[in-house]
Amino acid sequence: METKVLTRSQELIDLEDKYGAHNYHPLPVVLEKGDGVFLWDVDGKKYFDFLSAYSAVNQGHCHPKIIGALNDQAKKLTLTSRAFFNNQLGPYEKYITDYFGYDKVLPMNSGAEADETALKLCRRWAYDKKGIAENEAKIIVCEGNFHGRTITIISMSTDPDSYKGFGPYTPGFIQIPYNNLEALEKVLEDKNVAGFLVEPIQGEAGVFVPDEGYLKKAYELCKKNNVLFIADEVQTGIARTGKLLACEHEGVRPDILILGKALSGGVLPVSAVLADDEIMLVIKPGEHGSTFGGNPLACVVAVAALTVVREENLADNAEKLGEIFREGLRSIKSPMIELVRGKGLLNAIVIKPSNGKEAWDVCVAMAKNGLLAKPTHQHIIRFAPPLVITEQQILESIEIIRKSLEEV
Ligand code: IF1
Repeated sequence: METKVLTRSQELIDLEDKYGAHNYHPLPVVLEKGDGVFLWDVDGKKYFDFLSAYSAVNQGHCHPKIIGALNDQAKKLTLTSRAFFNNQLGPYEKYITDYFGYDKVLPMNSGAEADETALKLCRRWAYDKKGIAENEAKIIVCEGNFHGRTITIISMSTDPDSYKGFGPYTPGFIQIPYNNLEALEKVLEDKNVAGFLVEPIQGEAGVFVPDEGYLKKAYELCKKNNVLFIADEVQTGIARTGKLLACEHEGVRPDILILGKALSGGVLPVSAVLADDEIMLVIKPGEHGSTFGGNPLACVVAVAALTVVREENLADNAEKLGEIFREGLRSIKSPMIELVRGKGLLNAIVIKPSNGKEAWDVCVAMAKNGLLAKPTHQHIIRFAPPLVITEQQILESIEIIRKSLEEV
């Protein structure tokens, strides 16, 4: 795709370049409309969306049920702050805690805020319940993690793009290799360890699926050492990997569960932290919160978004079509495909650069052929369509990917 061909697109790209911070490097596609699994650019060209806003749009773009709920509530009440009660928060809290099986929920907005909330909860639990000395609590994180962009979260990162040049960093974290139980067992010997924060599948790292049994054993090791198992399911949760939560694949119930993205179906920034009373009630009034967290508009949207996931059996669809999708990708004979991996509809191919062509070039070719996906780490392409996709559409998509790889 040539960058200068489409004038309207180019105008809009130039505006972003001139007036926006340069903290992104998007594909040269300017989108203006979405419906289900499809997106349209400003010239009316239609695409399969295989990013789903990084798994935020699991329910499909502009799902009528979610947008309907949004519209109805937007006319009545949008925000009161938590200085007062509102008539949507309680019902939402009941709904989501029943849905995921926890005593309590703490509503926030972005995924990063929910991760920060979980870290604060874990530290306070360490002091109030576990008896760790003030300011001594440590939290274990994994190499290659991605939990967001705040200073504390980048302090846990091992990716220089994320952390370099933004110090000084927040102390109190121990980094261990992902998918390595010996390393976990070793650091758990430290009595000041309060929690283990982990992505059930590492998204940004390139859809890195750990060995079977890793999460279950990691959970058991945490239990043995009275350490909280904290799952960041911001990207893997809400049916993406073929179960409601990726942890369910191994029968693990996290002590603290972090959700975001698809909790609103990609309509609003809605995130949440779930835990039982023993943990959640360590935070007292005035010690944590946000202006927008738990606002009635977000509550109504989240209930609708979670209802859609259940009514449309999106977890089962992701499980079934994920198998078909990976099988299809593996059937593509291309020297550029090194590996296909993933779970449910969170998948990736690892690209072997050939004739100077990389993952980026494959994504540009796919866009030209009507399918949007984004490279991560230069040599990996993530494929994560909305979970409302049909088998026929999956097969069409595989053909577009095959054709694009051939062209490149
Ligand atoms: C961007 C990546 C995906 C996340 C997990 C928390 C957050 C994220 C597991 C923070 C966010 C995003 C952020 C987005 C790109 C995207 C991403 F490539 F950067 F890593 F999805 F894979 N936990 N992931 O994946 O949530 O505060 O953004 O709501 O452009 O930074 P947030």
